[in-house]
Amino acid sequence: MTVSEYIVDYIIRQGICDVFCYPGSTLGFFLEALRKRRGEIAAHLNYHEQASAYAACGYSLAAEKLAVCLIMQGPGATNAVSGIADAWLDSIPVIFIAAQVHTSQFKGESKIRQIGVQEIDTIAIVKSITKYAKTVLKADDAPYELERAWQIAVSGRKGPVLLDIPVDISRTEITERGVEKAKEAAVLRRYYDRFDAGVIEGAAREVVAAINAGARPLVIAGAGIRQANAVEEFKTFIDAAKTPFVTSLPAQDLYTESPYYEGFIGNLASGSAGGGAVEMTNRADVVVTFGSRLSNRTIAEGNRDFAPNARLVRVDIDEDELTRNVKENERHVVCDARLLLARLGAEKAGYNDFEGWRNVCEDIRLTGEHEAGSKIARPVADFLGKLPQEAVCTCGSGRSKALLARALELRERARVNRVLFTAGLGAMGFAFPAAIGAYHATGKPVYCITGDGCMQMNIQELNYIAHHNIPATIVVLNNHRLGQIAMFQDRNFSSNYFASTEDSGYHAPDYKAIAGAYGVKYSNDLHENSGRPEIIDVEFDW
Ligand SMILES: Cc1ncc(C[n+]2csc(CCOP(=O)(O)OP(=O)(O)O)c2C)c(N)n1
Ligand SMILES: [Mg+2]
Repeated sequence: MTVSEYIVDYIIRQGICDVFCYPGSTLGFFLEALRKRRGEIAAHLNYHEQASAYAACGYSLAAEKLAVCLIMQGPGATNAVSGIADAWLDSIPVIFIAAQVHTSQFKGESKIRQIGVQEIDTIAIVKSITKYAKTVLKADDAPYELERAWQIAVSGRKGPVLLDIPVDISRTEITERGVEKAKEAAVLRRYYDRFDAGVIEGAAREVVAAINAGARPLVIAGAGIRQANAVEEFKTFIDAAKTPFVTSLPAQDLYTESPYYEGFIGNLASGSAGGGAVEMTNRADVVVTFGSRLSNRTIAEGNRDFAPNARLVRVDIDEDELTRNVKENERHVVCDARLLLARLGAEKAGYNDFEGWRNVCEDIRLTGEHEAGSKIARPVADFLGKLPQEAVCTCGSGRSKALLARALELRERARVNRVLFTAGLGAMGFAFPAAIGAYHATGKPVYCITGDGCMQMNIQELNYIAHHNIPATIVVLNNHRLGQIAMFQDRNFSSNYFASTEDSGYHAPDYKAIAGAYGVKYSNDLHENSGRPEIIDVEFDW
Protein backbone atom coordinates (compact mmCIF):
# COMPACT_ATOMS: atom_id res chain seq x y z
CA MET A 1 0.00 0.00 0.00
CA THR A 2 1.11 3.54 -0.64
CA VAL A 3 1.16 6.07 2.18
CA SER A 4 -2.05 7.71 0.97
CA GLU A 5 -3.80 4.35 0.61
CA TYR A 6 -2.60 3.31 4.06
CA ILE A 7 -3.88 6.51 5.67
CA VAL A 8 -7.30 6.21 4.01
CA ASP A 9 -7.48 2.56 5.03
CA TYR A 10 -6.51 3.44 8.61
CA ILE A 11 -9.22 6.12 8.83
CA ILE A 12 -11.80 3.57 7.67
CA ARG A 13 -10.50 1.01 10.18
CA GLN A 14 -11.04 3.57 12.95
CA GLY A 15 -14.73 3.63 12.04
CA ILE A 16 -14.64 7.09 10.48
CA CYS A 17 -16.50 7.27 7.23
CA ASP A 18 -16.38 11.01 6.56
CA VAL A 19 -13.51 13.35 5.80
CA PHE A 20 -13.64 17.04 4.95
CA CYS A 21 -11.32 18.20 2.25
CA TYR A 22 -10.34 20.61 -0.44
CA PRO A 23 -8.16 19.50 -3.35
CA GLY A 24 -4.75 20.55 -4.52
CA SER A 25 -2.58 18.61 -6.94
CA THR A 26 -0.22 17.61 -4.12
CA LEU A 27 -3.23 15.93 -2.51
CA GLY A 28 -3.83 13.96 -5.71
CA PHE A 29 -2.74 10.56 -4.40
CA PHE A 30 -5.00 10.95 -1.38
CA LEU A 31 -7.93 11.85 -3.62
CA GLU A 32 -7.29 8.77 -5.72
CA ALA A 33 -7.08 6.62 -2.57
CA LEU A 34 -10.39 8.09 -1.38
CA ARG A 35 -11.97 7.55 -4.79
CA LYS A 36 -11.03 3.87 -4.74
CA ARG A 37 -12.72 3.43 -1.34
CA ARG A 38 -15.70 5.67 -2.02
CA GLY A 39 -18.29 3.13 -0.92
CA GLU A 40 -16.71 3.06 2.53
CA ILE A 41 -15.70 6.65 3.13
CA ALA A 42 -17.16 9.93 1.91
CA ALA A 43 -14.96 12.90 1.07
CA HIS A 44 -16.97 16.06 1.63
CA LEU A 45 -15.80 18.82 -0.61
CA ASN A 46 -16.36 22.21 0.94
CA TYR A 47 -15.63 25.45 -0.89
CA HIS A 48 -12.93 26.87 1.35
CA GLU A 49 -10.37 25.11 3.56
CA GLN A 50 -11.46 27.22 6.52
CA ALA A 51 -14.93 25.75 6.06
CA SER A 52 -13.48 22.23 5.81
CA ALA A 53 -11.61 22.76 9.06
CA TYR A 54 -14.64 24.14 10.91
CA ALA A 55 -16.80 21.38 9.45
CA ALA A 56 -14.36 18.86 10.90
CA CYS A 57 -14.67 20.63 14.28
CA GLY A 58 -18.47 20.51 14.07
CA TYR A 59 -18.34 16.84 13.09
CA SER A 60 -16.13 15.94 16.03
CA LEU A 61 -18.20 17.93 18.53
CA ALA A 62 -21.47 16.42 17.33
CA ALA A 63 -20.23 12.84 16.89
CA GLU A 64 -18.01 12.96 19.99
CA LYS A 65 -15.24 11.31 18.06
CA LEU A 66 -12.20 12.26 16.05
CA ALA A 67 -12.62 14.06 12.71
CA VAL A 68 -10.36 14.19 9.67
CA CYS A 69 -9.57 17.12 7.39
CA LEU A 70 -7.39 16.98 4.27
CA ILE A 71 -5.83 20.06 2.72
CA MET A 72 -3.04 21.00 0.35
CA GLN A 73 0.11 22.88 1.35
CA GLY A 74 0.56 26.65 1.04
CA PRO A 75 -2.79 28.44 0.74
CA GLY A 76 -4.71 25.29 1.66
CA ALA A 77 -2.88 25.00 4.96
CA THR A 78 -2.99 28.72 5.72
CA ASN A 79 -6.73 28.82 4.99
CA ALA A 80 -7.27 26.01 7.50
CA VAL A 81 -5.39 27.73 10.31
CA SER A 82 -8.51 29.27 11.92
CA GLY A 83 -10.13 25.85 12.18
CA ILE A 84 -6.97 24.37 13.65
CA ALA A 85 -6.92 27.18 16.22
CA ASP A 86 -10.57 26.56 17.08
CA ALA A 87 -9.86 22.86 17.62
CA TRP A 88 -6.85 23.75 19.77
CA LEU A 89 -8.68 26.18 22.05
CA ASP A 90 -11.80 24.04 22.40
CA SER A 91 -9.90 20.74 22.73
CA ILE A 92 -11.46 19.15 19.65
CA PRO A 93 -9.71 16.04 18.31
CA VAL A 94 -9.14 16.58 14.59
CA ILE A 95 -6.39 15.09 12.49
CA PHE A 96 -5.29 17.40 9.71
CA ILE A 97 -3.50 15.78 6.80
CA ALA A 98 -1.71 18.50 4.88
CA ALA A 99 0.02 17.80 1.60
CA GLN A 100 3.48 19.27 1.07
CA VAL A 101 5.76 19.86 -1.90
CA HIS A 102 8.12 17.14 -3.18
CA THR A 103 10.97 16.51 -0.72
CA SER A 104 13.49 17.50 -3.42
CA GLN A 105 11.87 20.95 -3.48
CA PHE A 106 12.16 21.66 0.25
CA LYS A 107 13.70 24.98 1.16
CA GLY A 108 14.81 23.38 4.41
CA GLU A 109 16.71 25.48 6.93
CA SER A 110 17.88 27.98 4.29
CA LYS A 111 16.96 31.63 4.65
CA ILE A 112 15.25 31.84 1.27
CA ARG A 113 11.47 32.01 1.34
CA GLN A 114 10.42 29.31 -1.09
CA ILE A 115 11.66 26.70 -3.55
CA GLY A 116 8.73 24.33 -4.12
CA VAL A 117 5.60 25.61 -5.81
CA GLN A 118 3.29 27.02 -3.11
CA GLU A 119 5.73 25.79 -0.49
CA ILE A 120 5.25 27.09 3.03
CA ASP A 121 6.47 25.82 6.38
CA THR A 122 3.13 24.51 7.63
CA ILE A 123 4.63 22.91 10.72
CA ALA A 124 6.16 26.19 11.90
CA ILE A 125 2.81 27.93 11.39
CA VAL A 126 0.71 25.40 13.32
CA LYS A 127 3.18 24.37 15.99
CA SER A 128 1.66 26.58 18.69
CA ILE A 129 -1.91 25.44 17.96
CA THR A 130 -1.54 21.68 17.65
CA LYS A 131 -0.77 18.88 20.11
CA TYR A 132 1.51 17.29 17.55
CA ALA A 133 2.67 18.39 14.11
CA LYS A 134 5.18 16.49 12.04
CA THR A 135 6.46 16.20 8.49
CA VAL A 136 6.64 12.58 7.35
CA LEU A 137 9.96 12.26 5.54
CA LYS A 138 9.98 8.50 4.93
CA ALA A 139 7.11 6.31 3.79
CA ASP A 140 7.93 3.71 6.43
CA ASP A 141 7.50 6.35 9.16
CA ALA A 142 3.91 7.07 8.07
CA PRO A 143 2.11 4.25 9.98
CA TYR A 144 3.90 5.08 13.23
CA GLU A 145 3.42 8.85 12.87
CA LEU A 146 -0.25 8.39 12.01
CA GLU A 147 -0.86 6.07 14.95
CA ARG A 148 1.00 8.39 17.29
CA ALA A 149 -0.74 11.55 16.03
CA TRP A 150 -4.12 9.85 16.28
CA GLN A 151 -3.55 8.68 19.84
CA ILE A 152 -2.23 12.08 20.90
CA ALA A 153 -5.34 13.77 19.45
CA VAL A 154 -7.73 11.62 21.50
CA SER A 155 -5.84 11.14 24.74
CA GLY A 156 -5.71 13.47 27.72
CA ARG A 157 -6.94 16.92 26.86
CA LYS A 158 -7.95 16.33 23.27
CA GLY A 159 -7.00 18.56 20.39
CA PRO A 160 -5.79 18.90 16.82
CA VAL A 161 -2.75 17.22 15.30
CA LEU A 162 -1.27 17.70 11.84
CA LEU A 163 0.74 15.47 9.56
CA ASP A 164 2.56 17.21 6.73
CA ILE A 165 3.03 14.76 3.88
CA PRO A 166 5.19 15.56 0.84
CA VAL A 167 3.63 14.51 -2.43
CA ASP A 168 6.42 12.00 -3.24
CA ILE A 169 5.98 10.34 0.15
CA SER A 170 2.20 10.10 -0.34
CA ARG A 171 2.70 7.84 -3.39
CA THR A 172 5.48 5.64 -1.95
CA GLU A 173 4.79 2.06 -0.91
CA ILE A 174 5.09 1.21 2.79
CA THR A 175 7.00 -1.95 3.70
CA GLU A 176 6.00 -4.50 6.32
CA ARG A 177 8.62 -3.02 8.64
CA GLY A 178 6.89 0.36 8.51
CA VAL A 179 3.54 -1.21 9.38
CA GLU A 180 5.09 -3.14 12.30
CA LYS A 181 6.64 -0.01 13.76
CA ALA A 182 3.18 1.52 14.29
CA LYS A 183 2.72 -0.82 17.27
CA GLU A 184 5.34 1.16 19.16
CA ALA A 185 3.02 4.16 19.39
CA ALA A 186 1.52 3.44 22.79
CA VAL A 187 0.39 6.92 23.82
CA LEU A 188 -3.14 5.88 24.79
CA ARG A 189 -2.02 2.86 26.77
CA ARG A 190 0.45 4.96 28.75
CA TYR A 191 -2.31 7.50 29.35
CA TYR A 192 -4.66 4.96 30.92
CA ASP A 193 -1.81 3.33 32.84
CA ARG A 194 -1.45 6.64 34.69
CA PHE A 195 -4.97 6.39 36.05
CA ASP A 196 -4.93 3.04 37.77
CA ALA A 197 -7.48 2.16 40.46
CA GLY A 198 -5.33 3.68 43.20
CA VAL A 199 -5.11 7.07 41.50
CA ILE A 200 -8.84 7.15 40.81
CA GLU A 201 -9.59 6.15 44.40
CA GLY A 202 -7.37 8.90 45.81
CA ALA A 203 -8.94 11.51 43.53
CA ALA A 204 -12.46 10.35 44.40
CA ARG A 205 -11.76 10.50 48.14
CA GLU A 206 -10.53 14.07 47.82
CA VAL A 207 -13.58 15.23 45.84
CA VAL A 208 -16.12 13.42 48.04
CA ALA A 209 -14.49 14.81 51.19
CA ALA A 210 -14.52 18.34 49.75
CA ILE A 211 -18.21 18.13 48.82
CA ASN A 212 -19.25 16.61 52.13
CA ALA A 213 -17.21 19.14 54.11
CA GLY A 214 -19.31 21.95 52.70
CA ALA A 215 -22.76 23.14 53.60
CA ARG A 216 -23.17 24.90 50.24
CA PRO A 217 -21.24 22.98 47.56
CA LEU A 218 -21.56 24.01 43.94
CA VAL A 219 -20.33 22.01 40.96
CA ILE A 220 -19.15 23.81 37.82
CA ALA A 221 -19.30 21.56 34.78
CA GLY A 222 -17.18 22.39 31.74
CA ALA A 223 -16.93 21.23 28.15
CA GLY A 224 -14.16 18.85 29.20
CA ILE A 225 -16.83 16.47 30.49
CA ARG A 226 -18.18 15.88 27.02
CA GLN A 227 -14.67 15.82 25.55
CA ALA A 228 -13.90 13.01 28.00
CA ASN A 229 -17.04 11.16 26.77
CA ALA A 230 -18.27 11.40 30.35
CA VAL A 231 -21.77 12.89 29.97
CA GLU A 232 -23.56 9.79 31.28
CA GLU A 233 -21.08 9.46 34.15
CA PHE A 234 -21.64 13.12 35.04
CA LYS A 235 -25.41 12.62 35.12
CA THR A 236 -25.08 9.61 37.39
CA PHE A 237 -22.77 11.55 39.69
CA ILE A 238 -25.08 14.59 39.93
CA ASP A 239 -28.09 12.34 40.54
CA ALA A 240 -26.18 10.66 43.36
CA ALA A 241 -24.60 13.75 44.94
CA LYS A 242 -27.67 15.96 44.44
CA THR A 243 -25.53 19.08 44.54
CA PRO A 244 -26.63 22.11 42.56
CA PHE A 245 -24.50 22.66 39.47
CA VAL A 246 -23.88 25.34 36.87
CA THR A 247 -22.01 25.05 33.58
CA SER A 248 -19.69 27.12 31.46
CA LEU A 249 -21.09 28.40 28.16
CA PRO A 250 -19.86 25.57 25.90
CA ALA A 251 -21.20 22.99 28.36
CA GLN A 252 -24.59 24.62 28.51
CA ASP A 253 -26.33 21.71 26.82
CA LEU A 254 -24.88 19.10 29.20
CA TYR A 255 -27.78 18.19 31.49
CA THR A 256 -30.38 20.96 31.39
CA GLU A 257 -33.25 18.69 32.35
CA SER A 258 -31.70 17.95 35.74
CA PRO A 259 -33.47 19.32 38.83
CA TYR A 260 -29.99 20.25 40.09
CA TYR A 261 -29.11 22.39 37.07
CA GLU A 262 -29.00 26.07 38.02
CA GLY A 263 -27.94 27.75 34.79
CA PHE A 264 -24.78 28.75 33.03
CA ILE A 265 -22.17 31.06 34.34
CA GLY A 266 -20.10 33.78 32.75
CA ASN A 267 -20.22 37.21 31.25
CA LEU A 268 -22.64 36.23 28.48
CA ALA A 269 -25.17 35.09 31.06
CA SER A 270 -27.79 37.44 32.37
CA GLY A 271 -31.06 37.53 34.22
CA SER A 272 -32.25 34.84 36.55
CA ALA A 273 -30.04 32.14 35.16
CA GLY A 274 -26.67 33.76 34.56
CA GLY A 275 -26.84 36.47 37.20
CA GLY A 276 -28.10 33.84 39.58
CA ALA A 277 -25.19 31.57 38.84
CA VAL A 278 -22.82 34.35 39.86
CA GLU A 279 -24.78 34.80 43.09
CA MET A 280 -24.48 31.06 43.72
CA THR A 281 -20.70 31.09 43.32
CA ASN A 282 -20.62 34.05 45.70
CA ARG A 283 -22.53 32.13 48.37
CA ALA A 284 -21.04 28.66 47.89
CA ASP A 285 -18.57 27.41 50.48
CA VAL A 286 -17.15 24.70 48.20
CA VAL A 287 -16.81 24.88 44.43
CA VAL A 288 -15.75 21.78 42.52
CA THR A 289 -15.05 22.11 38.81
CA PHE A 290 -14.91 19.29 36.27
CA GLY A 291 -13.29 19.91 32.91
CA SER A 292 -13.66 23.68 32.98
CA ARG A 293 -10.62 25.87 32.52
CA LEU A 294 -12.50 28.68 34.27
CA SER A 295 -11.83 30.99 31.36
CA ASN A 296 -11.99 34.73 31.90
CA ARG A 297 -15.34 34.60 30.19
CA THR A 298 -16.60 31.98 32.62
CA ILE A 299 -15.44 33.66 35.80
CA ALA A 300 -15.95 37.17 34.41
CA GLU A 301 -12.50 37.99 35.74
CA GLY A 302 -11.80 41.58 36.57
CA ASN A 303 -15.40 42.19 37.53
CA ARG A 304 -15.33 40.39 40.81
CA ASP A 305 -13.53 38.04 43.11
CA PHE A 306 -14.46 34.56 41.93
CA ALA A 307 -16.23 32.35 44.50
CA PRO A 308 -14.98 34.55 47.38
CA ASN A 309 -16.27 32.34 50.19
CA ALA A 310 -15.47 28.95 48.74
CA ARG A 311 -12.77 26.37 48.85
CA LEU A 312 -12.03 25.65 45.18
CA VAL A 313 -11.25 22.14 43.93
CA ARG A 314 -10.49 21.84 40.23
CA VAL A 315 -10.59 18.52 38.42
CA ASP A 316 -8.83 18.70 35.08
CA ILE A 317 -6.87 16.37 32.87
CA ASP A 318 -4.46 19.07 31.80
CA GLU A 319 -1.73 19.85 34.33
CA ASP A 320 -0.60 22.81 32.24
CA GLU A 321 -4.03 24.38 32.50
CA LEU A 322 -3.81 24.12 36.26
CA THR A 323 -0.64 26.22 36.35
CA ARG A 324 -2.98 29.22 36.07
CA ASN A 325 -4.56 29.67 39.49
CA VAL A 326 -7.79 31.60 39.73
CA LYS A 327 -7.82 31.53 43.51
CA GLU A 328 -5.19 31.25 46.18
CA ASN A 329 -4.93 27.81 47.76
CA GLU A 330 -7.07 26.13 45.12
CA ARG A 331 -6.79 22.34 45.09
CA HIS A 332 -5.92 20.49 41.90
CA VAL A 333 -7.02 16.98 41.00
CA VAL A 334 -5.43 15.80 37.77
CA CYS A 335 -7.66 13.04 36.51
CA ASP A 336 -9.61 11.61 33.60
CA ALA A 337 -13.17 12.92 34.04
CA ARG A 338 -14.85 9.75 32.81
CA LEU A 339 -12.99 7.44 35.14
CA LEU A 340 -13.39 9.77 38.12
CA LEU A 341 -17.06 10.63 37.56
CA ALA A 342 -17.90 6.94 37.15
CA ARG A 343 -16.34 6.31 40.55
CA LEU A 344 -18.03 9.36 42.12
CA GLY A 345 -21.43 8.26 40.85
CA ALA A 346 -20.97 4.94 42.62
CA GLU A 347 -19.74 6.44 45.93
CA LYS A 348 -20.80 4.00 48.63
CA ALA A 349 -20.48 6.29 51.66
CA GLY A 350 -22.91 8.66 49.97
CA TYR A 351 -23.20 12.42 50.00
CA ASN A 352 -24.64 14.76 52.60
CA ASP A 353 -28.09 16.18 52.16
CA PHE A 354 -27.90 19.56 50.44
CA GLU A 355 -31.65 20.02 50.03
CA GLY A 356 -31.72 23.34 51.92
CA TRP A 357 -28.88 24.80 49.85
CA ARG A 358 -30.42 23.54 46.66
CA ASN A 359 -33.64 25.36 47.53
CA VAL A 360 -31.60 28.52 48.08
CA CYS A 361 -30.06 28.12 44.61
CA GLU A 362 -33.47 27.46 43.14
CA ASP A 363 -34.81 30.67 44.72
CA ILE A 364 -31.84 32.63 43.41
CA ARG A 365 -32.47 31.24 39.95
CA LEU A 366 -36.17 31.99 39.96
CA THR A 367 -36.16 35.43 41.57
CA GLY A 368 -33.35 36.91 39.50
CA GLU A 369 -34.43 39.64 37.13
CA HIS A 370 -34.51 39.06 33.39
CA GLU A 371 -32.62 41.64 31.39
CA ALA A 372 -34.03 43.15 28.21
CA GLY A 373 -31.81 40.69 26.34
CA SER A 374 -33.73 37.79 27.75
CA LYS A 375 -37.00 39.25 26.46
CA ILE A 376 -35.55 39.47 22.98
CA ALA A 377 -34.39 35.90 23.39
CA ARG A 378 -37.92 34.65 24.06
CA PRO A 379 -38.90 34.06 20.38
CA VAL A 380 -35.64 32.20 19.84
CA ALA A 381 -36.33 30.13 22.96
CA ASP A 382 -39.81 29.29 21.67
CA PHE A 383 -38.31 28.31 18.34
CA LEU A 384 -35.73 26.08 20.03
CA GLY A 385 -38.58 24.49 21.93
CA LYS A 386 -40.10 23.27 18.67
CA LEU A 387 -36.99 21.60 17.33
CA PRO A 388 -36.73 17.82 17.31
CA GLN A 389 -34.50 16.59 20.09
CA GLU A 390 -31.86 15.16 17.80
CA ALA A 391 -31.34 18.38 15.83
CA VAL A 392 -27.98 20.02 16.46
CA CYS A 393 -27.66 23.81 16.63
CA THR A 394 -24.49 25.76 15.99
CA CYS A 395 -23.69 29.24 17.12
CA GLY A 396 -21.46 32.02 15.86
CA SER A 397 -19.85 34.97 17.53
CA GLY A 398 -21.21 38.37 18.55
CA ARG A 399 -24.44 39.44 20.17
CA SER A 400 -26.28 36.61 18.49
CA LYS A 401 -24.18 34.23 20.61
CA ALA A 402 -25.36 35.86 23.84
CA LEU A 403 -28.89 35.79 22.49
CA LEU A 404 -28.78 32.07 21.77
CA ALA A 405 -27.18 31.32 25.12
CA ARG A 406 -29.93 33.21 26.91
CA ALA A 407 -32.62 31.60 24.78
CA LEU A 408 -31.33 28.24 25.97
CA GLU A 409 -31.60 29.39 29.58
CA LEU A 410 -35.19 30.41 29.06
CA ARG A 411 -36.06 26.82 28.29
CA GLU A 412 -36.06 26.04 31.98
CA ARG A 413 -35.48 22.41 32.93
CA ALA A 414 -36.21 21.25 29.41
CA ARG A 415 -33.80 18.98 27.66
CA VAL A 416 -32.20 21.25 25.09
CA ASN A 417 -30.63 20.33 21.81
CA ARG A 418 -26.91 20.03 21.39
CA VAL A 419 -25.43 23.44 20.70
CA LEU A 420 -21.95 23.77 19.26
CA PHE A 421 -20.03 26.90 20.17
CA THR A 422 -16.72 28.38 19.11
CA ALA A 423 -15.82 29.12 22.69
CA GLY A 424 -12.14 29.92 22.95
CA LEU A 425 -11.55 31.37 19.49
CA GLY A 426 -14.95 33.05 19.19
CA ALA A 427 -14.64 32.86 15.44
CA MET A 428 -17.06 34.47 13.02
CA GLY A 429 -17.57 32.02 10.17
CA PHE A 430 -17.59 28.93 12.44
CA ALA A 431 -21.31 28.28 12.80
CA PHE A 432 -22.28 27.50 9.22
CA PRO A 433 -19.57 25.00 8.26
CA ALA A 434 -19.75 23.50 11.77
CA ALA A 435 -23.43 22.81 11.06
CA ILE A 436 -22.42 20.98 7.88
CA GLY A 437 -20.01 18.87 9.93
CA ALA A 438 -22.72 18.21 12.52
CA TYR A 439 -25.08 17.08 9.76
CA HIS A 440 -22.57 14.51 8.54
CA ALA A 441 -22.03 13.36 12.12
CA THR A 442 -25.72 12.82 12.86
CA GLY A 443 -27.60 12.64 9.57
CA LYS A 444 -30.26 14.81 11.21
CA PRO A 445 -31.45 18.37 10.51
CA VAL A 446 -29.07 21.07 11.68
CA TYR A 447 -29.71 24.66 12.65
CA CYS A 448 -27.07 27.32 12.26
CA ILE A 449 -28.02 30.30 14.39
CA THR A 450 -25.88 33.20 13.39
CA GLY A 451 -25.56 36.96 12.96
CA ASP A 452 -25.76 38.73 9.61
CA GLY A 453 -22.04 39.51 9.87
CA CYS A 454 -20.91 35.99 10.81
CA MET A 455 -22.94 34.49 7.98
CA GLN A 456 -20.88 36.39 5.45
CA MET A 457 -17.78 34.50 6.47
CA ASN A 458 -18.07 31.11 4.72
CA ILE A 459 -21.29 32.10 2.95
CA GLN A 460 -19.94 30.12 -0.04
CA GLU A 461 -21.01 26.92 1.75
CA LEU A 462 -24.58 27.70 0.70
CA ASN A 463 -23.48 26.07 -2.51
CA TYR A 464 -22.58 22.95 -0.52
CA ILE A 465 -25.93 22.61 1.25
CA ALA A 466 -27.86 23.46 -1.91
CA HIS A 467 -25.94 21.03 -4.11
CA HIS A 468 -26.25 18.16 -1.61
CA ASN A 469 -29.77 19.16 -0.52
CA ILE A 470 -28.82 19.11 3.14
CA PRO A 471 -31.55 19.81 5.73
CA ALA A 472 -29.69 22.78 7.14
CA THR A 473 -31.59 25.81 8.37
CA ILE A 474 -29.66 29.00 8.69
CA VAL A 475 -31.29 31.41 11.07
CA VAL A 476 -29.81 34.83 10.39
CA LEU A 477 -30.47 37.04 13.40
CA ASN A 478 -30.27 40.12 11.26
CA ASN A 479 -29.68 43.47 12.96
CA HIS A 480 -27.94 44.86 9.85
CA ARG A 481 -24.83 45.56 11.83
CA LEU A 482 -21.83 44.09 13.52
CA GLY A 483 -23.79 44.39 16.72
CA GLN A 484 -20.97 43.46 19.04
CA ILE A 485 -18.78 46.22 17.65
CA ALA A 486 -21.60 48.77 17.59
CA MET A 487 -22.33 47.94 21.22
CA PHE A 488 -18.72 48.67 22.14
CA GLN A 489 -19.01 52.00 20.32
CA ASP A 490 -22.27 52.73 22.16
CA ARG A 491 -20.56 52.20 25.46
CA ASN A 492 -17.21 53.81 24.76
CA PHE A 493 -17.57 56.30 21.92
CA SER A 494 -21.02 57.88 22.40
CA SER A 495 -22.46 55.72 19.62
CA ASN A 496 -20.05 57.15 17.05
CA TYR A 497 -20.23 54.08 14.85
CA PHE A 498 -17.40 53.14 12.53
CA ALA A 499 -17.05 49.97 10.46
CA SER A 500 -20.02 48.48 12.27
CA THR A 501 -23.33 49.86 10.95
CA GLU A 502 -24.84 50.30 7.50
CA ASP A 503 -23.93 53.97 7.36
CA SER A 504 -20.42 53.50 8.71
CA GLY A 505 -18.94 51.03 6.26
CA TYR A 506 -20.63 47.71 7.04
CA HIS A 507 -23.42 46.24 4.94
CA ALA A 508 -25.68 43.22 5.42
CA PRO A 509 -26.47 41.68 2.04
CA ASP A 510 -29.87 40.91 0.58
CA TYR A 511 -30.22 37.40 1.95
CA LYS A 512 -33.30 36.77 -0.17
CA ALA A 513 -31.35 37.41 -3.35
CA ILE A 514 -28.48 35.29 -2.06
CA ALA A 515 -30.83 32.42 -1.21
CA GLY A 516 -32.28 32.65 -4.71
CA ALA A 517 -28.88 32.65 -6.33
CA TYR A 518 -27.76 29.53 -4.51
CA GLY A 519 -31.15 27.83 -4.83
CA VAL A 520 -32.05 27.54 -1.16
CA LYS A 521 -35.41 28.38 0.37
CA TYR A 522 -35.95 31.73 2.01
CA SER A 523 -38.38 32.94 4.65
CA ASN A 524 -38.72 35.43 7.48
CA ASP A 525 -40.42 33.55 10.28
CA LEU A 526 -38.89 31.08 12.69
CA HIS A 527 -40.07 27.58 11.91
CA GLU A 528 -38.82 24.04 11.80
CA ASN A 529 -36.76 22.73 8.95
CA SER A 530 -38.71 21.41 6.00
CA GLY A 531 -36.06 18.86 5.12
CA ARG A 532 -34.47 21.25 2.64
CA PRO A 533 -31.73 23.87 2.86
CA GLU A 534 -33.21 27.15 3.95
CA ILE A 535 -32.34 30.63 5.16
CA ILE A 536 -34.63 32.15 7.76
CA ASP A 537 -33.85 35.84 7.84
CA VAL A 538 -35.22 37.37 11.04
CA GLU A 539 -34.97 41.06 11.77
CA PHE A 540 -33.94 41.75 15.31
CA ASP A 541 -33.03 44.95 16.98
CA TRP A 542 -30.41 44.48 19.63
C1 LIG B 1 -13.07 36.12 12.40
C2 LIG B 1 -13.53 37.19 13.33
N1 LIG B 1 -13.35 38.49 12.99
C3 LIG B 1 -13.77 39.47 13.83
C4 LIG B 1 -14.34 39.17 15.03
C5 LIG B 1 -14.78 40.29 15.97
N2 LIG B 1 -16.23 40.29 16.10
C6 LIG B 1 -16.85 39.64 17.10
S1 LIG B 1 -18.49 39.71 17.01
C7 LIG B 1 -18.44 40.67 15.63
C8 LIG B 1 -19.71 41.13 14.97
C9 LIG B 1 -20.57 39.99 14.58
O1 LIG B 1 -21.63 40.48 13.82
P1 LIG B 1 -22.93 39.64 13.57
O2 LIG B 1 -22.57 38.28 13.10
O3 LIG B 1 -23.86 40.42 12.71
O4 LIG B 1 -23.50 39.46 15.04
P2 LIG B 1 -24.22 40.55 15.98
O5 LIG B 1 -23.19 40.97 16.98
O6 LIG B 1 -24.71 41.68 15.13
O7 LIG B 1 -25.33 39.77 16.62
C10 LIG B 1 -17.12 40.92 15.27
C11 LIG B 1 -16.72 41.74 14.10
C12 LIG B 1 -14.48 37.79 15.34
N3 LIG B 1 -15.00 37.37 16.50
N4 LIG B 1 -14.10 36.86 14.47
MG1 LIG C 1 -25.44 41.56 13.15
